[in-house]
Amino acid sequence: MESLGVLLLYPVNAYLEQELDRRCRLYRFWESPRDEFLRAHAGAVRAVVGNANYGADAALIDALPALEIVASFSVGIDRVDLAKCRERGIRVTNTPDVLTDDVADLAVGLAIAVLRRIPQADRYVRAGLWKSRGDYTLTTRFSGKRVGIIGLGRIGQAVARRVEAFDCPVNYHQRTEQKSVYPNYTYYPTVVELASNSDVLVVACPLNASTRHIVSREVMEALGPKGVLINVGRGPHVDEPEMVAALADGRLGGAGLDVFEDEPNVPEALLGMDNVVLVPHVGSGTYETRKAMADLVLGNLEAHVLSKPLLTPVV
Ligand code: A2R
Repeated sequence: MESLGVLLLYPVNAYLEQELDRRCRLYRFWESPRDEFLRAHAGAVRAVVGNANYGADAALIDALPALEIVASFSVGIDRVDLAKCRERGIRVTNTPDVLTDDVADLAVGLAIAVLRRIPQADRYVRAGLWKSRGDYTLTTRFSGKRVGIIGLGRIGQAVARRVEAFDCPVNYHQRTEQKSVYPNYTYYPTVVELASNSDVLVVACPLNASTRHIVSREVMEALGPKGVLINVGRGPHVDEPEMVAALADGRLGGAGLDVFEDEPNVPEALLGMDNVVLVPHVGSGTYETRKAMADLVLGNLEAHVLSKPLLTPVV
């Protein structure tokens, strides 16, 4: 791979960067002004590596005449202009499967954290309030709650398997009902119906034009004042201003959020709310998974260079 010019868009992972540097001709996009870089090196870039937040948009793809492959360090490829890649014959890969367990673990962790108020209880102890004020307030049980999943794919199924162990009935919505595969899960043809029949709503579908703001005001109101929204998909799946208003008014009970519409900017109002648990897009953020994701990116680039079948092709 020594001759492969790879443009890394963002320092996504130290091990990946080190291996790209060792095995390829690596360009770090953040090290020089964009125009200056493109003037000097655009023709040498054959591969782009980005992640969930830094992808190859139409402008970047147009600026790279020798681009052959975009290898994303993420399962979601909503930041990659897939139509443009298809048009130019540019291959696209992602990192599915290897992050499924971690993202599902986090979804369940967030649901429990919101209902049992784990971060708030932790702050209570740290602030010395246990001693001065006495026992902490009662919280709400997670076991047995009806869990609705938007997108029963790899991550959605992993969430379902986990919550089954908590005796939670599983509901789901996606474009296709899978009655024969999941006879014990209840399908709802609309997200509003799913939310009306769930206590916890988990977003686990890809982001595209049809899923942007799939969690609308109407959906949040259907979930209701005791309902909890868990987003481990993408920020724009949820109408964020509507969510903030619904949480503030008590029309939505709580939220556990790993993703936001304009990362790393989080709506100021959420920071003061006691019914939300906020984490900084860390769904796949374990040593184990990030290493596996990096190896998958490297494996895809290597397969491409050797003209072998790509390991996880999207385009
Ligand atoms: O709709 P279907 O039957 O193709 O099911 C897929 C579902 N899905 C949708 N659900 C509701 N409305 C839609 N317009 C829609 N489009 C797709 O999402 C499928 O069950 C699920 C996606 O599953 P996988 O492709 O296996 O993706 P994975 O690995 O679970 O990751 C899901 C997303 C990523 O794209 C990232 O944005 C995020 O989770 O981390």
